[in-house]
Amino acid sequence: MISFFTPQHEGHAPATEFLRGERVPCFESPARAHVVHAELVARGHELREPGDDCTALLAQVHSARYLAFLRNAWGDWLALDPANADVQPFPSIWPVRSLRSDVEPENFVARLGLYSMDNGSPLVAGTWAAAKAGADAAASAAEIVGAGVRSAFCATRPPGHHAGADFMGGYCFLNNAAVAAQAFRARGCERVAILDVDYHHGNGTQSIFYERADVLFVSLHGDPRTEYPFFLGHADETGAGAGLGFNLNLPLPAGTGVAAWFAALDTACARITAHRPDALVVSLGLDTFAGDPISHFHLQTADFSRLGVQLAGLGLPTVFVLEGGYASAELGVNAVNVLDGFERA
Ligand code: Q9C
Ligand code: ZN
Repeated sequence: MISFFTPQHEGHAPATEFLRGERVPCFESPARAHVVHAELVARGHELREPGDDCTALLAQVHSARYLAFLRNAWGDWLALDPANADVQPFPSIWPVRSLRSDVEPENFVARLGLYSMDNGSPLVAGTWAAAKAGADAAASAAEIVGAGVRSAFCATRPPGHHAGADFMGGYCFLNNAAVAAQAFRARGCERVAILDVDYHHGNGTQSIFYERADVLFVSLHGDPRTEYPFFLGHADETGAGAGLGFNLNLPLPAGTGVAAWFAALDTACARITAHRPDALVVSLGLDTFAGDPISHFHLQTADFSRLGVQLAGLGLPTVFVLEGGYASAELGVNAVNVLDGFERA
């Protein structure tokens, strides 16, 4: 499968994140892209650098003020103190209910909170360039698939599905799946479906398309009653306004086994088929793997081939974008199993 890859991801390599109040090494690391890249090469997939610029699409997916903040964030942080070059900024205050989010503060950490859903998305010097290159890959993948190539994969990081129109979160900064969907719309696809199979609910993608009927969002994920992102992803979220009926959440309890997961995938695929989309975007998180260090489903390596086969059965032009998956040793094999299953089906 033609796979888009960019070395820019190397620049997004934060040292630590917070886990239960303590600093721990980041789960979302450059090693993830290295193992996926190596497995793609080993199994004969064609690698390309993105050729399209996603700037116009980004403006349709994210707010202008969030994009301006993210693009300038590292420079603003350094302007406060050159010694900040070696310091990772984290938000510590958020405009929750009753606080105002319409007035942008001047204080950098306050602005970081305004544009973040959590303290779990560490920002470094190369974050903007890495995220932008990943979104360029999503635009490029949709471009070639829209032009007639059956499928393409974005082997990029950081991931994107937790990033909303005006916030980062969950290791995500720019919503690559939303960029791909918007790219399909821009080049004439009337209806698009996004299937999110990451362990965590794709709250950012859902919220971006929640009031739209043209882009169906379907997600299988750990029940937010107990699993991140906690505050979105429930079954009663079905869309709003023109988008009512075009959002399907299939939350599954932590610990759900393989048979129940694939049964939910059947439900997801039936809804996608009923939408009669012109193209499909798959938010391909591999953190459903049994060995994932931060997730609680039980898929085995061979199950990812089965996932690819089942997705091929939809018969749709398909763009895969890499989301989560933190068992680095197996991430490459699991990801490429999906692609090979899809291509062999
Ligand atoms: N740092 C994706 O899989 N982890 N994101 C909470 C606090 C949040 C996962 C621990 C997990 C986000 C794309
Ligand atoms: Zn995830």
